Amino acid sequence: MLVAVTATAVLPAGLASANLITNGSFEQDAVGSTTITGFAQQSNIDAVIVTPAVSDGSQALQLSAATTSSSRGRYGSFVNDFGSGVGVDSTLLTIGQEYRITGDIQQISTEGNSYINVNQEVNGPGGRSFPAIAVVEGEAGVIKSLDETFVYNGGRLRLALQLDGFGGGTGTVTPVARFDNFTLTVVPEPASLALVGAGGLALLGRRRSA
Ligand SMILES: [Ca+2]
Repeated sequence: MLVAVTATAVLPAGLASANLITNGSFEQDAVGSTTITGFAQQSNIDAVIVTPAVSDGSQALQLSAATTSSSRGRYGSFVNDFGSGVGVDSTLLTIGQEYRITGDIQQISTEGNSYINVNQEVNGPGGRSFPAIAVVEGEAGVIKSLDETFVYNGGRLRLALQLDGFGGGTGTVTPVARFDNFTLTVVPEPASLALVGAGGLALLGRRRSA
């Protein structure tokens, strides 16, 4: 027990892999809720908290966008825009710090297209732009994962969960996709990482021998 306590005590503050994304696993709102804590709706796609989870906990976010031929092309996203007061407070982010962002997408339907998009604002000579840090495209029936590291540059950071019903042709299209387990964590410095590894091994050893 003494080993475990000591290992925990020497961990640098803030290095406990705190998730900076509010409600990233979609467990904070009741099943059936259409108001999603920490995320803002950007257009008229339908969002609801469903069970079971895709990859973490017991719930996931489901986006759907049923359309008919007359209105085909419905498109939208749920955005965790860290610079706009939704989701993570950008003052929690440190310029020049490396972060890791993860999350999962499971497209349910064979119709439509779904994406996880992560963008970071850049203010360059040509003006403001939002180049992609990472894009993960959904694939019917498969759980695909986002796992990307980047250095925060001080600009707006945007996590967008997107779904569209574009597909050409006529008739009804009913794209559905689910999202789960989004995390944004500080990437430890190499020296600290070794420390965490040693501490973690010590903890693991104690648990196994207990
Ligand atoms: Ca979840």
